[in-house]
Amino acid sequence: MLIKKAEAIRSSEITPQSLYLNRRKFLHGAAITGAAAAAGFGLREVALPSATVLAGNKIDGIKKSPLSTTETVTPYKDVTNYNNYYEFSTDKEGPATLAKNFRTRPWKVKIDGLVEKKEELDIDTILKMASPEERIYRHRCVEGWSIVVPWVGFSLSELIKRVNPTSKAKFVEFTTLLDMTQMPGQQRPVLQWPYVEGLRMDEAMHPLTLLCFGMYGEELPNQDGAPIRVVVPWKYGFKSAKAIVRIRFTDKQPQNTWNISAPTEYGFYSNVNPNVDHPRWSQAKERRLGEFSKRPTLMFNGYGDQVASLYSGMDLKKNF
Ligand SMILES: Nc1nc2c(c(=O)[nH]1)N[C@H]1C(S)=C(S)[C@@H](COP(=O)(O)O)O[C@H]1N2
Ligand SMILES: [Mo]
Repeated sequence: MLIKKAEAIRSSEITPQSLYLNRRKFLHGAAITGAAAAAGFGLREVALPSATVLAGNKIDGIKKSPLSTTETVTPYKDVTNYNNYYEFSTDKEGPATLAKNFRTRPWKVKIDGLVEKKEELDIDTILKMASPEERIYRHRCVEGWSIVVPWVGFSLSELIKRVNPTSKAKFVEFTTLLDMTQMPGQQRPVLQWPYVEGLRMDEAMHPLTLLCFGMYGEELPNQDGAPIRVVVPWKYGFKSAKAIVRIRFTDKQPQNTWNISAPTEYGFYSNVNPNVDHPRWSQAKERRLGEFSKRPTLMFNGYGDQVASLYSGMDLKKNF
């Protein structure tokens, strides 16, 4: 109960920006109060988890983006302890611990397919391609929960322009690392590994589509997709692949992992759409992590003004 109380006070009395600036101070207090109250722990035992929460490397020179929502940012501890990352665990609480020692350096991203020059780029080269921006986006999981996250990165279009795909390239495919020694979830056939996702070229080039390497002013925590992931805010979360090692340009629609796994439940487009139910549940509402009551889900997750034109003339019930 104390956790909820701390969050309620925070969302009503502190603006997202001041929350952001005071994050360390606030989280420390909230983590200790909340965890101690919930489990009856003494302060000494809960000091460790809160130190983990505070780990991370600050990213310098972040510019604020006009593309940000002004909605209340979800607390860092919720965003980093409730993750979908099947390479580590199918439990949402699992990845925070199981990804702790995941190695994100050295890290290379292979660029291939229909591109002028196939190459392998070092992660630190990619990070220097453009200046980092903070983009506060809504994120809606297909399972019915949502978060508001201050991601850090730059438009994927910056990288795409730099690597120069050929005119035949119609889609971009993203592949996550395959390494079952580091990713214990890959020892089980819960999905086809490695995790693959894809976007149509115009979706990938859209200014909202973020190549993301940080959140809350710091490098991405491993459980959120370090060292690099994409974030596509008008689509269900599974379109945003984590820990990317390969970006391939192609003329055919990529076969995305969730579509392979359950084609009647997860399409290629996966635009957030309150009017198209998941076969097993409604998509009309969502629960923001840390809140009690549900809120209506918005068409294209609220990004319709920016992205609806990409789909004009398409039947979004067929192309779900
Ligand atoms: N490689 C990989 N990427 C992934 C997933 C995954 O299991 N593996 N889960 C997806 C799903 S279903 C969601 S909702 C988001 C969650 O991102 P977050 O944990 O940073 O909130 O990551 C997406 N990217
Ligand atoms: Mo998701």
